[in-house]
Order: sequence, then C-alpha cells, then structure tokens
Amino acid sequence: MERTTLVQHVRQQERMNPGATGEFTSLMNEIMVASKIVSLEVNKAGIGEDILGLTGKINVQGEEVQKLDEFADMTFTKIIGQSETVCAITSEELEYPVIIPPDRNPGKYIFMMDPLDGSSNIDVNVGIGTIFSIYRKISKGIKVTDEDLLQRGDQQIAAGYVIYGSSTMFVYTSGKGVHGFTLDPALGEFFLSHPNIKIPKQGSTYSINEGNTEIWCEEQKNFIQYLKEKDPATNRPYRLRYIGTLVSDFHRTLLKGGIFMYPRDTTNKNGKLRFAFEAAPLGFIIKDAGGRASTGEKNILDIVPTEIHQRVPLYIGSTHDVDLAEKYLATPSLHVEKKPATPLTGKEKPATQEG
Ligand code: P6P
Repeated sequence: MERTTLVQHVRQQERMNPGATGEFTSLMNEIMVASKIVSLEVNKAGIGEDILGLTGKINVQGEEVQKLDEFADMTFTKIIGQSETVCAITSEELEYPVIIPPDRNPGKYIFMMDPLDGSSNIDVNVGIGTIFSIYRKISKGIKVTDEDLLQRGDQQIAAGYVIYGSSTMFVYTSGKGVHGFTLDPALGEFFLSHPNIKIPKQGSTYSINEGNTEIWCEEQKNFIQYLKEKDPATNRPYRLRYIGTLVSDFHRTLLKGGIFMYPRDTTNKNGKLRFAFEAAPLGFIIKDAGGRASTGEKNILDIVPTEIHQRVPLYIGSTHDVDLAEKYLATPSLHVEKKPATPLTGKEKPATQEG
C-alpha cells in the first residue's frame, strides 16, 4: 500500500499554488521536526527523565509553567526561528513576539503557537498537544508591525495541531482540506492516515466543563439543559465528553461531530481560551472540515484581534450544533429551565423507616 509522508503531502499541495517557492513546505517540515522532538520528550516523561513537574515560573497567562511547556516552547521557537521561513514567532508562553533580525535572513511567514496545550494533564498521562497557525507578513517594509501580528482569523494561510496521545498525530490544513498523519515511531515518519477529514453536520456529544455551571449566563444553562433532555427525534440526550485538553476534545469533535464549548462566565468575562493560539487555528481547521467556530455571537474567523493574548469564548464543532448554541444565547428563556430541587445539605434528619 502506498504510504504518503507528511512532507510529500505538503509538497503536493504547495505545487497546486502557482508561484509557490517551496518556503511553505520548508516551514511545515521544520514544524514536523520540532513536533517529533517534543513527542519523544513527552513519551519519555516519567521514565527517569526529570522533565515532569513545574518549573516554578508563572507565564504571561498567569499559569504555572510545566517543564514540558518550557521544553516545547524552546524547541519550536529555536527550530522555527532558524528556519529562514518566518519573520516573527508569537507563543502563548511568551509575553512578547520573537522578531527574527535581518541578519538571520527572516522569511515571509508569521508563526503563532500554543506549544503545549493541556499541560495541566501532563502528569496524569492524558493527551496533550501543540496548536499552530501560519499567516503571511502583509505590512510594507522589513519591520514586523501590529498589522502583521493582529490579522483577522480568515487571513491564516494554514493551521494545524499535534496530539501527543496514544499515538502522535499531526493534523493540518492549508485551505485544501484537513488531513491527518500518524507518526510511525519505528521509522520516525508521519504517514497519511486520515485524508480529507469532514465533520458530521450534527453530532451527539457536547464537551464543556460543567463545574462552571453556576457562573454561566442563564441562556448557556438553558442550552445545556436542552441537550440533556430525552428526545430521540432530535438526537437527544447528547453525551458529555470532557478531557480538559482542548486539542484532544477538539480532535474527538472533529472526527465524531458534536460541539466543544468554553463560554464566557463571571470569572472569565471573555472566556478562557486565546484567539491567536487556540480559537483561530482550530476555527480555520473546522471550517475546512465543514464545521463552524463562533464566540457564541460571531464567527471566530471574522475577528480582528486587538492584542496578541486576547481571549474569546469558543463554540466549535458541527454546524447544526454551533448554530443552535448561538440561537440559545441570543434568545433569553427560549427553554425555561426546570427549577432544580432544593439542594440537600446533608444535615437533614433521616426519613423514618416506613412499616
Ligand atoms: P478548565 C488547558 O489548560 C486549557 O487551556 C485547554 O487545553 C482546555 O480546554 C482548558 O484549558 C480546560 O480549562 O477550566 O476546564 O480546566
């Protein structure tokens, strides 16, 4: 059986672009090399390698930095930074962008990444991943400006993610379909395993942290209540699946359908997830797979960010399910919530035994 490698696939796709210079293929190759190095480290974690645990540092997001976070950020930044294909790199882990100086022969692309998403799951052997996004430098002159770093979501030219899970998978789109590759650890090569992924128009799974229920708006609560009700005619109740690693929850949603949600709430007024490093790249992928990504009010890909670490609410997955979420959020009391029984305090007297 013919096995297509990731680089062969990217080269074939790039050849479809008139005037392609091969620079995009080179960049994708460097991303692949960095992901193999991180995959090796993630899979060694815990075997005598002092790579687990915290560094004792706090990143720009106010989150504790794990050793693997730092390793992944350094690996991608170093390898992509010396690839001569990018002029700037922004990372969820770095407060400011890395600008490639003129003497290091900067390229025409801007590389954005969450180097290791889901790092709170590292120590419990749950899937974690890298998310990346590629834009073209659009400002005039050699200087990198905000015009380059704060582009609208649909100006991406490619996006992808790597999942370091039961197997290491590399999923990407350059606007010509979403394609998945699985790493053959014996050969150290990614081979095409999921060509042209398409998400079902409607799913039967919802993915959200229900521990936040009390800090959601009423409309959000009503929507979740609706999904839980029994009605076979509308494919309900939906099943709840929540891993707590965005890349893993997204990958399942992409393959099986359904909806992943990280709403705004009274704690995270703009949601928790980042536009540039999570919502925009996954929104670019889901659109090419036939799904949708929304803030609950507007398309993710229509957003022009005002700052690099901007957060947004995220509703992403099957078109039918994202459309329905938007309808609920726009229609207060569309579905009157059944008042829950008075919660038990545990101090109630035991009921007298009848008979
Ligand atoms: P919560 C992981 O820390 C992350 O950034 C995403 O990967 C994940 O979807 C989300 O946060 C989980 O957040 O509040 O449910 O723990």
